[in-house]
Amino acid sequence: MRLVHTADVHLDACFAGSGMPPGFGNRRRQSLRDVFRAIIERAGHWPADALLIAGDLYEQARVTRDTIAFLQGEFESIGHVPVFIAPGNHDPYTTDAPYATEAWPENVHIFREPAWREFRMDAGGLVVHGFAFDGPDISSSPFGALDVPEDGETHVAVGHGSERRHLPEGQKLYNPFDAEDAAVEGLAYLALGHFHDVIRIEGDFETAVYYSGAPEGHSFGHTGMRHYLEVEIEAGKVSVRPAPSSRVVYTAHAVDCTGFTTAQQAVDAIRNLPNDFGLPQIARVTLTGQCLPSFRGASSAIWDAVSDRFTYLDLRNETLPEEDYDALAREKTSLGLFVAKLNQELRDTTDESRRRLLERARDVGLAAYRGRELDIHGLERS
Ligand SMILES: [Mn+2]
Repeated sequence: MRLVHTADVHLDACFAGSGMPPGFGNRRRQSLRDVFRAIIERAGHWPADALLIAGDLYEQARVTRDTIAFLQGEFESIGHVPVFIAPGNHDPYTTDAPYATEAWPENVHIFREPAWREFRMDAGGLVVHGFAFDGPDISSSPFGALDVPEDGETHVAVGHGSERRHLPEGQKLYNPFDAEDAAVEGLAYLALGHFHDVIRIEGDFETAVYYSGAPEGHSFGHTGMRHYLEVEIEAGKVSVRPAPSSRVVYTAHAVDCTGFTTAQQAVDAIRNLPNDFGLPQIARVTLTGQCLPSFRGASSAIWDAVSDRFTYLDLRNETLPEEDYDALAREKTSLGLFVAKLNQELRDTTDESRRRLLERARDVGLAAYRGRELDIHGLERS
């Protein structure tokens, strides 16, 4: 018995964020479709006996008619593979949801209620149990209430929710449950959705319990390769293989610029960053360390020099000045007064662009006091 398990594709997700270039969101949304299509093709060719989608396939608040037509076509292209969808908090089964109002190909089985229902496949002895979110939050949790009969069939289940012990930091608790209650006797495999990493949940039970994670990254919260799962069940033995699926990877890097005397060294360091996945990267590069003011002002020039190597580059300059500004502020000189005033304004501001402007003003003013030349590279956008 072969299963493909995915979840949390979040088709039509919003990728708006400060500094994102025009077209970024459209390219990311296309990437989600491309990844989903590759999963469909794998399920069709392998072939899988069933494709399990454990919720958040699309985002109902934003899903377009075009995306629904795309999904209908993709499912139709694998008419020989039964598809089981357990709607989640972003794609709940409501009366006005596309799941309810649209015509879906015959091989697509969508769970409709917040209670366990089962589909028995005529051939192959597979029984798929599932449930649906009936709103952005589920009205009642069916976890713990699944009854698996001893009928010699292979029983698997699919659903969306938060396993309490594995809740990632900062993630909202939707439909919380404990794996011990969900992994009932006789259930071979439990396909979960909601958490965006591949997670195997172990405990005092026989069921193989897995989150497939999202098959494509959505943010810097999920760096590195993403996956879907290929599951094989043979004589009660379950083996699970995470299949790499990302088209574009989010990556995060830190470059320590301490001792750099020129921005060229930062450019070289960024050019030499490893590309562990051999894929286009949406990279966050954070410059750290203590640096000269001339270097610290060069971040937009650095961005311009290297950004074409990335699908998108989020360059963060967190370098600290080599000067000791607190000591300077204590000097009883006009320079001391100047630095003290800017230090105070920096402490008072919460606005990031104003903070950069004030830091730059402090660097420029200090250079002027010292008769030191200051390169104006990058000033135009600081
Ligand atoms: Mn979710």
